[in-house]
Amino acid sequence: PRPIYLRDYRPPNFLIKSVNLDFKLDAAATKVRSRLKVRHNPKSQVHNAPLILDGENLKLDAVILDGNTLTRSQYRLTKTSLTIPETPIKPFTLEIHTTIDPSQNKSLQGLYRSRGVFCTQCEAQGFRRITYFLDRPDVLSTYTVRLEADPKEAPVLLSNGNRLERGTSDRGERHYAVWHDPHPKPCYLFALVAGDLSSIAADFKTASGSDVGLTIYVEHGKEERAAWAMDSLKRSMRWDEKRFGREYDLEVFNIVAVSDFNMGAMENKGLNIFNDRLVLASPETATDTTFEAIESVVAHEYFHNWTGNRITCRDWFQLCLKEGLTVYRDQEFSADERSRVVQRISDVRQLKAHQFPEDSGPLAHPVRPESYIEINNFYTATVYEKGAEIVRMIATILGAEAFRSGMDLYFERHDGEAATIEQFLECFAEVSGRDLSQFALWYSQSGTPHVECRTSYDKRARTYSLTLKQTTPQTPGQQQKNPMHIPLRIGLLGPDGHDLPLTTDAGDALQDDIIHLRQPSQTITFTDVPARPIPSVLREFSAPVHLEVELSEKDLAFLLANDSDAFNRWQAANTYAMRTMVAMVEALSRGKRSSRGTGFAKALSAALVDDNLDWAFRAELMRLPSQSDVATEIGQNVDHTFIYRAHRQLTRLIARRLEDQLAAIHDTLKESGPFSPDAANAGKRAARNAALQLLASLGSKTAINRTADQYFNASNMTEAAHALNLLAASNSPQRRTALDHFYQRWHEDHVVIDTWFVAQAQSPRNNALDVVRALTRHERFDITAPNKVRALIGNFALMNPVQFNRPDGKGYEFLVEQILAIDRFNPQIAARLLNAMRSWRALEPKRRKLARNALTKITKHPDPSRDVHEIVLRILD
Ligand code: DPP
Ligand code: ZN
Repeated sequence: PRPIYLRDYRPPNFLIKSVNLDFKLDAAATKVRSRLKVRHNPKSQVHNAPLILDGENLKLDAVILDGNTLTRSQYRLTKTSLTIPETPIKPFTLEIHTTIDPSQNKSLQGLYRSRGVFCTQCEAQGFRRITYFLDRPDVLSTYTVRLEADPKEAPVLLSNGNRLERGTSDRGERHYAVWHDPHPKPCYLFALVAGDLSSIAADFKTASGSDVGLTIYVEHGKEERAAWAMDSLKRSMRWDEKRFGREYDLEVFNIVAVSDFNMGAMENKGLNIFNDRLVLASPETATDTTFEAIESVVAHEYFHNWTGNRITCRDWFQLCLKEGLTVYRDQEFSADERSRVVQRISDVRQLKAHQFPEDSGPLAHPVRPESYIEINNFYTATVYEKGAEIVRMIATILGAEAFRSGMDLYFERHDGEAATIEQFLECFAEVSGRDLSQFALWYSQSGTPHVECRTSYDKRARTYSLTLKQTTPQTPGQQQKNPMHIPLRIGLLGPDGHDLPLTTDAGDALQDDIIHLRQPSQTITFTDVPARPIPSVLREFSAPVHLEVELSEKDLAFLLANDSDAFNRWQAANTYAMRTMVAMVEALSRGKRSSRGTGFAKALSAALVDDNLDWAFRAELMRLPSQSDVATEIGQNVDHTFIYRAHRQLTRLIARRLEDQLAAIHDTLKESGPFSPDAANAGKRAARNAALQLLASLGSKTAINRTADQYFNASNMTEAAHALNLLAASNSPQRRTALDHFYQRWHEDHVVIDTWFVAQAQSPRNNALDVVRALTRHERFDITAPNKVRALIGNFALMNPVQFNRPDGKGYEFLVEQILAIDRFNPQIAARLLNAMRSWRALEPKRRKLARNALTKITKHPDPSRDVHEIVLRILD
């Protein structure tokens, strides 16, 4: 397969004004009739171009042009296209009849069935599996859709937009519904759902007074579990009106939960389709993490209505235009609904756990890539998370007001269009009068910039200087890097812990508390500095960079105790813990044992008694960097056995030193009263769980009993699942009892039972691989269900570093075996699992060799998918 290049973009030769779709739904043979109003694109650069429609896995029954059925010689058919060489000069009507087989579709792209429900997934290129079409985001059409099905099998019939009519046909044997979406949209936003579903409904009045009917469709019996999603939806709609002035624009908004789904959810116009694990939640069945995830994904998909749907992408290279921006919007929503700093910590943790390793490995790519082989491989942490960071930096550089004006201009100017990053940036340049040309490098230059900060204090002159150097490492395809425009929010702490005023003659390199780093190296000198300050750099994590500042452990403890920027208080704790663990790994690799750790434990202990800090924040302080974070930090010759041991060493040291304090936290925060998913209560549960996690590392009888007690007496899933994970990781007798108990209670619930698979997949016990392998044959496991694959195989490969990276390489072999099996029917999920191998070059030599051998096996496979093929090539390159 050949790569597709951004520079080759050309406007479409044809436009499709309207689409009429008629579906006769049938499990094995669904008939699709499509009637298109087509015309030549006046902006096309090609004359007399043939009409080339995309299509895959379709059975073509008829092609009718302006009422005349075309003969076999009047069109050309390949495995991926339908070409009509001769078309009228004037607008014409093209009718295409196809037959598809949803029941055999396990790729979960196009039209398929999930637990008996017909549903669709068209982003990025699934629509071409439904009918022949111009499957590209810059072809926008209005859709009218007629669905017809067996009323017993599919009483609910949904598509985009508003419903025009419904009725029965064939003397009640069939029924139908007609939907119309007045907003022109690209075909990736098309959706239909037909099935036997239950629902909950609510009303919403928009700011300007329009009524919207909100409905969430779920499996029968699960209605109560949809309440939180509905609540989240209403809050999202209100927030977008207030914060961005964006109102909803149809009579109804529907969400459908389905079980088998490649992604988290999909923003189809007026008909969002969700992975059911991101809709269903009740205190007994879902953790606070799930409640939070539901809130943010419901918001994310809803926010796409403006950033993605009303304004879509010109081509798939602009994916970050909708995704980065919409992630930024959902992060801001969660920050407003919950604790801003805790939200920021959690977003930065995510970024560092997923995007930083991606950006420093073989899969590094610009936020706006310049070429791809398979677009599905570019739904990445870089496009989403780093894309969101770029938007955040624009807001930081411009300030809230100008940022909002820029967004307003963007909505006004590009509504109804398929836009580009350049057009987006131009709006902010225009409203602010700023030159954003250097800033635009964030979209094109891959790799995480490294910022080094050196300080010097001149006591006599009372000046303090920061010298900042930036470098961006080489990444695949990019040897030369240019200096970026990096906004660094800073503060200087005086000896009393308060911020000093920032006075300098740096000109526009410092605006308020933001240093605009634009040169490879820049020195900022502050004047009137009475004593040597402690620098607090990159407050709020104002730019997605690696920062290196000279700070002693004493400085870190000081920042943790005093920084007025709460994010940097957490960052100080995190850096301190990371340094300690890295030192422990180094000692272990020399056959020694580091004696460090008490300093961190003390600093942590002091912070935990600070009642000005809310519990969610204190929970974040107790959560140490993960083993994978440590591996990323070390970056070369990684030995996961040492990392596992170092991690345990620090965890136990903290638990021993702070045992009483942690036990007190665990005791006093015990749930009282009814469950509430709000931030304050979730924060208490998080702190309680974090304390328990530290304690459980001791493995003592007391600690295990405490954990088992939490499991067996839990009044909610947040407590139960956490304790289950800890027990599953232990060698205690309660381990089996708890796992069996959980299984008995939940085995019939296909969503909740995933927690049971996860607990076993993540257990660092030595037999983890055997257990996981056996579970792939378990009756509740289903390799064609992405949630099951992610719960068991994904978690083993990504969240169990010590067992996945076994010294004998069996973990890699297992993963490759599973990937090849899955690739036969679902390439998207198979390619996604390969992410677990992307840092193989950073491994110590023995594991590196074994990992390479396993990967090479895929290259020897006769017929890998384009998805897997591309990732393996890039990983091994
Ligand atoms: N469903 C994915 C998302 O919302 C792709 N659009 O991010
Ligand atoms: Zn999205």
